[in-house]
Amino acid sequence: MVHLTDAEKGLVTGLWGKVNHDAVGAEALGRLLIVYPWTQRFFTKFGDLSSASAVMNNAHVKTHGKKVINSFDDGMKHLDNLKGTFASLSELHCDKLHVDPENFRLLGNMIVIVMSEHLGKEFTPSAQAAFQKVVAGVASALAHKYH
Ligand code: HEG
Repeated sequence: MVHLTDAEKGLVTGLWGKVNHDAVGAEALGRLLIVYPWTQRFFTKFGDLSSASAVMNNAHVKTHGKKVINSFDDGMKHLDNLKGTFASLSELHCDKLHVDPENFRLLGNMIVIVMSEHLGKEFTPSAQAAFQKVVAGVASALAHKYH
């Protein structure tokens, strides 16, 4: 169970409001596919993922990254109820998509890295600490219905 103080919630939602969500989603998913290439096995229908630039320019990666980050944004609006917010998506990723939940943690770290890149010095160590709690909370909520 991840707990954020009111100060941490203010910090993360404030910084989240300053970044371009769609860009963060696309870049984070792209980095996941490049840094951990075995994650590409879930996205064979995306076409050319043969190099880092192919991945980062792939239109399907961009579209899917936006979809994922839209859903993540929903979590940002329900920080007190991540398990409820992601319950049905957890079932979908387990039962239909067969995504190993470790991948949620890997993607969470990519989201943090991309946030850091977009925010520069504003992404202070305290902000990172708070944000890491959020991505850990989302990952554990998405893993909650696994059996
Ligand atoms: Mg998942 C579909 C959200 C991580 C693999 N993911 C989806 C969908 C959403 C979503 C909203 C569309 C569901 C639908 O069509 O009803 N995904 C989501 C979140 C996160 C995440 C919020 C983590 C923050 N997903 C994730 C990871 C992988 C993955 C790490 C694999 C490495 N997702 C995956 C696949 C699909 C979705 C294979 C189906 C894609 C498709 O067929 O279009």
